[in-house]
Amino acid sequence: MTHQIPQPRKIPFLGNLTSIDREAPTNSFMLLYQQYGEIFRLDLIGAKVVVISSHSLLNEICDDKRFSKAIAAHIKEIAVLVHDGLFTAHTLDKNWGIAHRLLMPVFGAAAVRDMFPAMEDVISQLVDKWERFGPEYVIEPAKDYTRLTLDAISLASMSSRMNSFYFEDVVPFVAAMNRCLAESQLRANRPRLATAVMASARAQFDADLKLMTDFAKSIVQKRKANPTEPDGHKDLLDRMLTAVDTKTGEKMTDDSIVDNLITFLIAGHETTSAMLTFVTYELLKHPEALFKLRAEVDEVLGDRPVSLEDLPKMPYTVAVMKETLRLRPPASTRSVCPKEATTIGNGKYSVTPEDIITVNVTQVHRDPKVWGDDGDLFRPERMLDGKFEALPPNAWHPFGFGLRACIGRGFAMQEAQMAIATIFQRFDLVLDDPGYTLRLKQNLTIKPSGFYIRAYPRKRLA
Ligand code: MNH
Repeated sequence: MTHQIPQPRKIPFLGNLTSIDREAPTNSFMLLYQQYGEIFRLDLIGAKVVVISSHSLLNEICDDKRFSKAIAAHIKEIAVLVHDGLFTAHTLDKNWGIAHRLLMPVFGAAAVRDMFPAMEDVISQLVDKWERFGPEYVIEPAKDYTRLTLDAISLASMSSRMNSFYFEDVVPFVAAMNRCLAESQLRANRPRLATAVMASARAQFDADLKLMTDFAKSIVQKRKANPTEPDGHKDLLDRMLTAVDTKTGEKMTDDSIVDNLITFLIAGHETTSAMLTFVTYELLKHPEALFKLRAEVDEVLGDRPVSLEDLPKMPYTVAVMKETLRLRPPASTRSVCPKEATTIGNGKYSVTPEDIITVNVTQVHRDPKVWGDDGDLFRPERMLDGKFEALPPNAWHPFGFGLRACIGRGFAMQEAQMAIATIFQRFDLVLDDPGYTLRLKQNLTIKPSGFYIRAYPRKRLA
């Protein structure tokens, strides 16, 4: 027998919209979870959303045969910018298939290893900056990590230098992106009519779209005018321009290349920057973890710069990254649609293709049935000594699932590990305000807000 899915009381016209906190929608999901439990319904603008927060429900919808990625409201708004690029497309869109098949190998394990020098180059720029500014200088980690990850993805995948560390403010592309993502999130949570009458917000949005599109087009034009040598280093852009999809016999169109370049510039840096910021926060809040990580880094690296061979020798560092991604998944939701009317929760709840099932990943990652009673605590040990490998399927889910899982997982993990090892080898970091408590700001991804540190140079390399 099926049960009614609980739902907060609705308000005329707005439905459950007023239940959603605009600064950080994820906070609302956490509050509603406490009130309604592992599953509840929300009627948002034009969308019937079912939010799930338990591992058993997530595990059930992790099935590409029965469920497919849903383009939820905020992703739909981003699609205005990047159309059927990899992240925003429907799985059945032809361009998704072509780009997926052609670009997956670019981020395979071997290819990511080849990107080591580009990552190293950019990480050294961050280290030089912090060293030269010295401990007097107040650092906003989210800002410098954004410089780091944006420059790394553009250098590694497009052989193009953003040079973010040489700009006082964020580079124009990121300024436009931030405004666009913020506006997309607001649009997703406000009635269409309201957006229609907000002329200046719309004009800004359109100008930002154009800036980002022109930027990506200029990268393509430069490369076409000056292709890489046949025996030279082949990057993502090169593959986009030359590869032929064996299934369709087609190449990517120029429009699809632009959509996907912007997609990679955004998806390839926001999340990793959030992850690095949270790792820094957790380590500064947990001195015993910081101590262990530091001991491992010192033991493996000594006074040498990090190399590829060092990376597998740092299990504690990797455990810190995994535990941070568990507790603070930067991409905190993921949405699917049932392909046909079905039930979830072992037959308990009916759902139909009109429903968008949204996973509250932050809460699933703390499900007491999987993580025990201390799931709210930062404890990297739970990712060590085979415990990570022994987790039930889909218990750890920061990178999504199946066909639509993150293409940049290996890239992000390598880049983050290199950055963390180098930063904690070279600096003693301290909170600028020792009493800082975490506040979140959500703009596609979630990041700490108002979080500042100082960096005391520690080691000079031999
Ligand atoms: Mn990434 C999809 C999380 C780093 C490029 N990414 C996803 C999804 C999650 C995700 C979750 C699935 C979203 C969904 O189901 O709607 N990604 C992350 C996290 C990090 C990350 C937590 C870093 C930490 N992602 C990166 C990097 C790149 C990248 C780095 C680029 C190199 N991600 C993508 C792309 C997709 C994606 C592209 C869409 C893939 C597809 O649907 O085909």
